[in-house]
Amino acid sequence: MTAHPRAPSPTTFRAATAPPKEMEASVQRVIRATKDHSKFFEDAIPLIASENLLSPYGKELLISDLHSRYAEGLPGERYYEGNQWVDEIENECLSLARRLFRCNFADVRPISGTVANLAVLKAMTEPGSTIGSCRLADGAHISSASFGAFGLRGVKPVHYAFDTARMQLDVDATKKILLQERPKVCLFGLSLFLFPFPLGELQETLKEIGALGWYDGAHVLGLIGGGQFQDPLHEGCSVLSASTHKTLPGPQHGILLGQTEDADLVKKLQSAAFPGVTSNHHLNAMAALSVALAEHLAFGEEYARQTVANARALGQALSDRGFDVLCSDQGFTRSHTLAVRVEREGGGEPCSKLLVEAGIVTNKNLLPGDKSPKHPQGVRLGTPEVTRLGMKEREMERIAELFDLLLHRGKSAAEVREAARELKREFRTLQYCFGAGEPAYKYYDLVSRSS
Ligand code: DSN
Repeated sequence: MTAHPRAPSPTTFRAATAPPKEMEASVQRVIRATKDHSKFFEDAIPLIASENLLSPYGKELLISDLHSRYAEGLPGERYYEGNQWVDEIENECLSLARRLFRCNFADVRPISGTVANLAVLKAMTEPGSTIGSCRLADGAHISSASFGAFGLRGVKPVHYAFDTARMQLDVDATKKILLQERPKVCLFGLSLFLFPFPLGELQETLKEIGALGWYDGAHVLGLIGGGQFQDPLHEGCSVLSASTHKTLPGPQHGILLGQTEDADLVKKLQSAAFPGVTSNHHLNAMAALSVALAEHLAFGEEYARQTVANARALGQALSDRGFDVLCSDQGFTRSHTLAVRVEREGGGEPCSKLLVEAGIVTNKNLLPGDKSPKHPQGVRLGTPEVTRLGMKEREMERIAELFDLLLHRGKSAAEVREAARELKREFRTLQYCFGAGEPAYKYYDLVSRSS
């Protein structure tokens, strides 16, 4: 038989067995990079709006034996043996989720926010359906792009009208679009999420066209749980999908929540979660999520309030120093996120690169009106992680001062990095959780040889 021209030769197979020493060196390189990464973040001012820190109990559960196990299906209806404690954990997680979000349906099997969105798309739409959503240029998540989850499901977006000056839907124009296009599902949610959606004002229109409301609350989940943002499941949305590691300081995972009496919709969502878009649902992450939900029930209100207060204070402090922070006439934000136009300072990419050199971690961000998606004129800032570390309004002033020194007053990245490190030295432990005061960036040396 002729070999396939691309089949690996026997020599390639032999070469795959590499000497243990060489491979151990490879492992050590990964460990070293992980430690360097942790050290960098320990010294840095972390301002990525979508990132947060897991609590000590959460971390411990992530590296537990749960990580090695499978459990498909729902509690009591598994496809594997040995799942009795997993069932207990999942039931606890579901009940905490329903309690925190004051709703009657939860599913904690999606393994990320995008996977949760795929589950909703599978449950609530058909290929070819039209679906109301925001444009990427207005701050929507890549799930709603044709090259993202929308494209995978083959749904066609009907874009809302967005008032870029207010970073908010234009309600009247959006109503007209909805009445004309009549999508059966309307998605609300953003990755540049500054203000609550006017869900109440759109309620009548959604009813009139028979559309289901779907809210992607990934960014604001912890603010919703902490009662500091709109409560979409009680403002007319049937389903909320989210990731669980942004303003909710949980593990990287996903969640579906609902307030609905529609048993058919619940069944569709559950079967979309499994077997639709997941097989195993990362049981270690689910256990860590239970901790995050319980901690949020205990500390979430205070944490969410401070997160928003910090974002507004940072917006004001930056604006006082001459930065063009969007929506100054509306107090900059009602969430954890700020959008800063840094055109005068050189643009989104040069600024975010200089900032990270100075130990301040942000991301470049497309802003409405940007001429080229390749050259965004904004940086997005977020306060979830600095708040988690115990920073308050006065530290937001200090952070704004670092921005000013670096981007307006010609201080070198090295000088600012030293000042950032000084500030961070005071804020390296976890707050708003059980076991508060534990080091936030600790690397666990489980194998003593790995140091
Ligand atoms: N990529 C995330 C963000 O930074 O907003 C959302 O998934």
